[in-house]
Amino acid sequence: MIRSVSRAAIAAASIIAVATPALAHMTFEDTQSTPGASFRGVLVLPHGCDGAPTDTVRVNLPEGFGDVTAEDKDGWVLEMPSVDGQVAQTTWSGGSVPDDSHEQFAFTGTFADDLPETDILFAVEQMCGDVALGWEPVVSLGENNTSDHAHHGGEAVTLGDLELTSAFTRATLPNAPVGGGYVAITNTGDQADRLVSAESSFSPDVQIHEMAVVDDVMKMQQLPEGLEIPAGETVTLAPGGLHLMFMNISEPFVEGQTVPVTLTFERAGAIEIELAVQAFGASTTSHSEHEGH
Ligand SMILES: [Cu+2]
Repeated sequence: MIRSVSRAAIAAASIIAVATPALAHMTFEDTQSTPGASFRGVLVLPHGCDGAPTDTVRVNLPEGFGDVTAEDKDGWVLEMPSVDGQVAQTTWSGGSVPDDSHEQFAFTGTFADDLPETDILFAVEQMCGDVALGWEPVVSLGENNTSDHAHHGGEAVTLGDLELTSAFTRATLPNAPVGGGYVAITNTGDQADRLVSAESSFSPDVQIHEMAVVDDVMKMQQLPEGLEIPAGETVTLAPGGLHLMFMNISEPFVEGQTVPVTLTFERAGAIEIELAVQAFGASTTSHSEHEGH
């Protein structure tokens, strides 16, 4: 019942182009925690939906995040539906946040002891009337684990002077309108190259994003000029940092499958690679080695 409401909202979202030049993302104020620890998630709305005020904010809580309470807001109705005895979502609805205002929505819970020290992803839906935007703010349960393993695992693919390794993505929730894409790109040549665009059959619009602090809030934004790969260096796209963003995905990313993406570089040309779909919330490619469904 809960799911069908979400799907209807996302269906409406899929006909809206979300491609603004500086797309701010919704992220948590604090993005670090540990297994077994309590965590207060503070979401700051980056903006409304194309000028329309926000009237609903829904957080889909990941497995292993329990004892959830959410903070009431004046003028908003708070709902916390449970599935199998665990709060599955917190939804604030019925209020109105103008496009340019940075209102906060907060909840608290505890991460289970047995969660791996990886990034945990919360799928957030922001709705403005019949338009919905999807966000995937992440909490890291390990120390700097987003890049430690980025150079390990996965087969290397070579294109001219470029070597691509650790290409992966993560499973998406059935109602998530966006997916991420990650790969490490090493330039073994003596001239800089530039990732200028990405295309995939899974999305009408694959963007290149970076993380940046804007007005003291960590946000993601599109790099309209692409991403430079300096000579002799490795640029790593990884959760919590630089990434490809698949907007309005046509179908969910399913663990164990692959998502094709064609990367076009200014000098080296274009190449199609396969992103291995890792578990929901996975932070590296290394999980594939001991999982065989
Ligand atoms: Cu992004």
